[in-house]
Amino acid sequence: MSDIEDDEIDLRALADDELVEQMQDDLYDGMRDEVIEGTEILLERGWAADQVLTVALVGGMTIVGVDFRDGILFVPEVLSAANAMKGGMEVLRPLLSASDSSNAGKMVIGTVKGDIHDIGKNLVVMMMEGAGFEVVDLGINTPVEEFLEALEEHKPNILGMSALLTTTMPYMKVVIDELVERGMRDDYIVMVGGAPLNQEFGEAVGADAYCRDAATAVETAKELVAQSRAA
Ligand code: B1M
Repeated sequence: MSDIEDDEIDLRALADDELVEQMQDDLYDGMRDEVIEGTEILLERGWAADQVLTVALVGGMTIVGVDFRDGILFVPEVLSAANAMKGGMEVLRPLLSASDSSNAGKMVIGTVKGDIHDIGKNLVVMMMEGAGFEVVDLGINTPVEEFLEALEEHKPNILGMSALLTTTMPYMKVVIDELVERGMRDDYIVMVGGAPLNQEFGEAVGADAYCRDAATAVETAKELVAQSRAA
């Protein structure tokens, strides 16, 4: 047997906690195929999709984030980790998106101009679709004009914005101010999210809600759409 074969780990032979730890290592090392396999194994073992997502994938990406901050990892490594995480998310997507087909409402969402982080926003999209919302995803680096065009075209209940950088989060206010300027602000529920944001920031930019994670985004969206329909 070669050294490479000796080093290969049989993921199926690992207990759940060891497997999660191994998946987080694999995510850190950008090993997409292994992260996909680990995700499939946990699902086969009866884990819920959102549990796999939170514990194994988001948990792994949190470790990457700490080492990125501390200068231990650099952009290329973080990109490989992100790619591995997206592999796992693709396995989970149909499960997260299949739970409810009711017409809960419509959302236009994008990562704001200057910002190319999309993992968290993609999770929000998946979970919202899973809760029965129709979602128009504008992707990354979205300028105010594109948000406005999409609102005119799709007439959603909700405008969602994501930002992961302290330098790009103020752009949310640019978009909201433009809505006010055009007399369109009250036509939409505006929800914002992203790691550097908080409740206070959400209020300061004039959003209707700040959502700390994708699950909160779904709960908040349901609540606010119900309120606006009742009104
Ligand atoms: Co970037 N990056 N990055 N990065 N990156 C951070 C954000 C950073 C905190 C890392 C660090 O220093 N510790 C730091 C920002 C520091 C700051 O602003 N103060 C940083 C930096 C500095 C940068 C660059 C400037 C680095 C450089 O080039 N020197 C550069 C910027 C590029 C740009 O955008 N213009 C950059 C680049 C990158 C990569 C391209 C390498 C890659 C992105 C790949 C991709 O997204 N396709 C990347 C990554 C992966 C990260 C970290 C490691 C992970 C982000 C992530 O995906 N988290 C991140 C460190 C960290 O956050 N721990 C970091 C997992 C995700 C599930 O969580 O996105 O928070 P999150 O989403 C959550 C919630 O926030 C919420 O729900 C989600 C799910 O629960 N949520 C919403 C998010 N959006 C929402 C919208 C809603 C509702 C809820 O709307 C209604």
